[in-house]
Amino acid sequence: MAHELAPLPYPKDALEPHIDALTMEIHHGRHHKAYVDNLNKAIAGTPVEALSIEALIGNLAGVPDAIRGPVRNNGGGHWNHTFFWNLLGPGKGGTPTGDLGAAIIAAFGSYADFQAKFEAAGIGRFGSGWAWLVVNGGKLEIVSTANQDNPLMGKAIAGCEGTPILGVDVWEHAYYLKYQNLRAAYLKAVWNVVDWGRVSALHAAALHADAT
Ligand code: MN3
Repeated sequence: MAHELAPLPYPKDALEPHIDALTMEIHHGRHHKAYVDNLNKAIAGTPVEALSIEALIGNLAGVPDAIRGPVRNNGGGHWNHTFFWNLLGPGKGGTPTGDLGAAIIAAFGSYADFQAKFEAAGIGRFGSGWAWLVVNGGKLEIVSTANQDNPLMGKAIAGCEGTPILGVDVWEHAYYLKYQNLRAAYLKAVWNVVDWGRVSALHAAALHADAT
């Protein structure tokens, strides 16, 4: 069963003016598609061909040596982008409330402090990568990864660990058409389209998983 590129969960112009339609079209239709196509090419005819994307990136040690690199990059790219699209939405943004809002204040002092720390993680990632909010051992942490690495790959590979509940792509392809070199401006704009309801649901599920 080959991995598939799901359609965007909203029209490509839905996140305007914060993320422009052309960026969304190219990012989803070309960049994400290439990760899916190259993942399928890498695993075709191998013992890991039938595994889910979660099983692949969550256990790269179990992937044959010859394709571990391509699965790390393209499998990570596929998982990360699917996650990212589904965390965003038109008319979202605002401030997280409920248990997640309280957990953010407990971990970072305030929502503004959390935003500043998350933006710093994205800005501080040299080259390409991702900024993440994860649940690790029941606690919130902000981390970043290089390239298409993901905290689910584990500390030895990704340099961090935990269950992602928010992830923001800081590759230039995510923002260059509208923001050029201004990654910081892009990161500030993304807050306007984060679906905190979805992040809250992921937070609750991750806490439940860490407790069992
Ligand atoms: Mn990307």
